[in-house]
Amino acid sequence: MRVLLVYPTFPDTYWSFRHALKFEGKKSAFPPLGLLTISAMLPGIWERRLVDLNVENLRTSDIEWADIVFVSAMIVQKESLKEIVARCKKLNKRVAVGGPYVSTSSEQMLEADFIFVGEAETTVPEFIEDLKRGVAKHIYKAAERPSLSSTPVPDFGLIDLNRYSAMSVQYSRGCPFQCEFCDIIEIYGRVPRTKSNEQMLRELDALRAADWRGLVFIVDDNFIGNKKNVRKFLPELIEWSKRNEFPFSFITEASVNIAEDEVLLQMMQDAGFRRVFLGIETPVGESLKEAQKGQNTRRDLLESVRKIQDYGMEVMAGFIVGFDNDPKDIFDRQINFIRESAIPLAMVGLLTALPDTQLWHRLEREGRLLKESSGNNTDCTLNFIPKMDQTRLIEGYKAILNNIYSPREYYQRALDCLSRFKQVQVEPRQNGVMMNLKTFIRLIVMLGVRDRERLQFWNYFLRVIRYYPRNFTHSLTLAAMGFHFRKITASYLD
Ligand code: B12
Ligand code: SF4
Repeated sequence: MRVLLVYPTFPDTYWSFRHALKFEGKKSAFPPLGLLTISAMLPGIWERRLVDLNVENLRTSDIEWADIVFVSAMIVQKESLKEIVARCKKLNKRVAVGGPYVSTSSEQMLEADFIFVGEAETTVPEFIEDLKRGVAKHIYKAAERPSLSSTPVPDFGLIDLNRYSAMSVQYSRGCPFQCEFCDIIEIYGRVPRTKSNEQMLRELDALRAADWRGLVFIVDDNFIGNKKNVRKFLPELIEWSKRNEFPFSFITEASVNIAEDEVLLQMMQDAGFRRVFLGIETPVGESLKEAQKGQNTRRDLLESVRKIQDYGMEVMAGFIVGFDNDPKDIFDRQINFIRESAIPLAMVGLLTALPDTQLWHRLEREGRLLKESSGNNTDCTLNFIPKMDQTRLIEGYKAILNNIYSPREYYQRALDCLSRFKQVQVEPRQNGVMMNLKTFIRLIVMLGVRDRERLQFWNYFLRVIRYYPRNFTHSLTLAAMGFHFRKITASYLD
């Protein structure tokens, strides 16, 4: 059996990081972990190839080579997914589809031969047996959310690691909270399930053996969703990192209540965590209540961000405008909060109703749902009728983007962020500037010579050298990211 695994293209958004990746000479930020995991579930004698359209083209000969094609996608990839399925069907190939988009919108993908709804740890083995017996079904839906104990080490050997800026591993799935707009809890559930410590360390060993050095994204919905297990995992991760001379630094996503657990923060710092993504959403208490985000109303959000930064971890965060309870001055309040929190990578989006979420069902009941979302909550479109005047909301949203990613605001936030790190961690070797001389030169040429905003860059650069020399590498990463945000903002505001 020859299996072709295909990952559709992402649109160019804040999350593509494309303009920042160019400095590093990378094609994509992260590999398609879902497909790498699925591949590892297939019988060892099956041949496999993977084509990630974000790093290479899909050739007709690739499809012709295969007996079956596996495709995975998020909503933002749906157009590309549909094109891939159509190309494969035209060549008479059988196609299996799965992943978050298919899990929430399976009725949109009926042209595929095999549809996988939800996680695949139990359904893929069942499918393989059915296929062998010639009785494979059209739709596979797991009866319950699987334990992660059977999740194999992803097939990292299928990709060229050098094309990616970071590698991904997953420790847990699911989140105990119940935010109204969130589809994580619909897809992966509210009981966070984790892998065992041994499983995780095996995955890290595999990355190390594949010669990966540098950033690893622990792609959990909420890394501290199961705090009890994470407290047992971190000491082993620290030991592993020490034993292996800190080959990786980590980034992850977590809920804001992480800030109240200093023991955990200390362990994360010791293990080499560099950045934590938080869902802050809004500084407005009424809107947080509407979003059922009680975990954010129970604490001072600015204090929480500062606490995490105290432990040398950069905070990156998601913000949303468009809640029913957003006051008229929401746009200024978001801008002020982002400035005061010193969060350089502030991902501000418009509220979006994703399929099958609580928000989706409420808006449907209220007759306010307009269409399926594009999945990209930064494209200045709405898929529901907001309470605030629509034009005002979109104009206000654009005003936020225009402000927070302007060079002056952005570089200042980056400096404020660096000023809050009390300690600096050891850089993994691949991230060292000398090792990445080419990246450094490209950055200086682009931001310090060619860019219209070069004076702002040099001002930033000199202040970093003077006040935060130990955070030099981190400061350059932030400068590259700022450039990306600025470019994307310009394309939205055109
Ligand atoms: C890492 C990540 C990213 C990375 C991209 C990584 C990459 N290259 O794939 C980054 C940070 C860039 C990213 C960006 C975005 N992301 Co994202 N991301 C994730 C995250 C946290 C982990 C993905 C992952 O690796 N999972 C681990 C694998 C093992 O899980 P899995 O993919 O679900 O695979 C399992 C099953 O689904 C199934 N399966 C998957 N594919 C297939 C295929 C077949 C054939 C079969 C049989 C089975 C199968 O088998 C696997 C094992 O059970 C998920 C959340 C999550 N828990 O998955 C969100 C998530 C996928 N992202 C999401 C979103 C919305 C986005 C953005 C649009 C954000 C935004 N608001 O703009 C952007 C889009 C990018 C862009 N340029 O526009 C949503 C998708 C919602 C949806 N219904 O489609 C998710 C679910 C999170 C959320 N609710 O917010 N993301
Ligand atoms: S904390 Fe994050 S992952 Fe958890 S329910 Fe809320 S939005 Fe979803």
